[in-house]
Amino acid sequence: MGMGWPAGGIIEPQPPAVQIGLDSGLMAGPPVEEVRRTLADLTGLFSDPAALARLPKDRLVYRVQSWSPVSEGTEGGLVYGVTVIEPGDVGGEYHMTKGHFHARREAAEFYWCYHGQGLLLMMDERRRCRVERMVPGSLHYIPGGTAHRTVNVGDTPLSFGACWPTTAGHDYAAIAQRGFSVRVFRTGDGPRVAEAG
Ligand code: PAN
Ligand code: ZN
Repeated sequence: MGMGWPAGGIIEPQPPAVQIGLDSGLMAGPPVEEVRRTLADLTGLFSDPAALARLPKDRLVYRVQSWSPVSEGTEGGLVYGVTVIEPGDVGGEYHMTKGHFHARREAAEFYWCYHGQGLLLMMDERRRCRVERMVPGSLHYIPGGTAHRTVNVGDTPLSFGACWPTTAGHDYAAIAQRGFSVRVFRTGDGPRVAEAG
């Protein structure tokens, strides 16, 4: 036995710090933090400002629950989070996340879908985009150097888990300035992914 471990006897198993609802993906437990993004927080995200102006600013678009077991920047650590994007659109453009590169460009991330129907947009620094379908049980690897945004293209909440390095950091500036090179719109035939330039 190493230092700090009992030399013998009975070890009492401890309850986990966090529980995940396997259908909703929602987390419960003392270390869980939550951030909410309403339309008021997402100015400039959607392509139709007039449509945005007609909608209530307090409309919830998505929330992110997370657990950071070690403080941000700790080498070797991991963060776990779940994002829930409400169904809906702004002028026909589906609800989506802001999207970001990791500040440390080499930091990769896993996403996996618990519930709903989504699209994962992945864009490299040359603005080349790939798009993967998200369905319950789908697993997605986002390589380093790749901006990522998720879009809820269904009529129920889209919920997905994510795991990323504690040292990754979030760089929103490049996306806030130029957006992604594709946008996703609702049509009678389902979602259409259109080049945005
Ligand atoms: C996710 C995202 C989450 C919300 O946890 O942060 O889906 O998207 P934005 O951060 O772009 O608003 C993740 O990719 N973490 O690294
Ligand atoms: Zn990320």
